[in-house]
Amino acid sequence: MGNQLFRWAGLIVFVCLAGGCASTSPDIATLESVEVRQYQGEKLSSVADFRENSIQGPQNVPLDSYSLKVSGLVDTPLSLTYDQVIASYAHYSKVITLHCVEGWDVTILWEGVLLGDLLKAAGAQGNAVIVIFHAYDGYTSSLPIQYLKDKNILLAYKMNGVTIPPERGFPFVVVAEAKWGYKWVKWVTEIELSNDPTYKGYWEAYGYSSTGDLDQPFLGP
Ligand SMILES: Nc1nc2c(c(=O)[nH]1)N[C@H]1C(S)=C(S)[C@@H](COP(=O)(O)O)O[C@H]1N2
Ligand SMILES: [Mo]
Repeated sequence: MGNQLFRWAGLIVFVCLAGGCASTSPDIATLESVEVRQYQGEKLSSVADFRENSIQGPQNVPLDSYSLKVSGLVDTPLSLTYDQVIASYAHYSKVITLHCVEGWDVTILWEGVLLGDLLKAAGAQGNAVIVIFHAYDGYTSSLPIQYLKDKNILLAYKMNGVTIPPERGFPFVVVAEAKWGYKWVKWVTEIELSNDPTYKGYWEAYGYSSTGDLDQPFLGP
């Protein structure tokens, strides 16, 4: 008898979910905020599986005063709004795993624009060899231009199908495939082209490897 009651209760809940007993129907924004957790048969981590360990804690970047700059050794310096970045460049997505030196990792479906396309638009000068990424919290790190182009490295605005949350790096994150997590700059504000291959970013200045290759120890040159 008790069992029967549970079955009925279950059925009513099911009918409500499927048929929409709820007073508010989901709009696009509600649907968009649902994370993708599996992609082409591959299980994804959640946006919530990251550990927060940013140098200044989570950042809230206000879009009304935000611009993404492409500066340094370029023919045409760029200053783009969030919407301009997303509207002006082709979109790509890829599942890539971030490994933090602390020993945890997260596998996420990233969506973004190609850093190579931004560099092309700005016109990288011949002597530029690296890009220094500057972030809203004062963090920096660098990556070789050749790597960004050859590996089709993304500047992401979505993870698992949702807009990157503030604590994960909104508006833009460098998806530094095959590099340690400290190379994945969050809250990117400026992409500076430089001819200084010895530049050291925030963690690199404490002795972390400048190349940051995942198949090499992170402490080293
Ligand atoms: N701007 C900024 N980007 C950053 C960091 C940071 O402190 N500031 N931390 C890096 C490190 S060490 C890692 S592992 C990744 C992911 O960090 P999270 O788990 O705190 O998001 O972001 C990287 N990008
Ligand atoms: Mo990290």
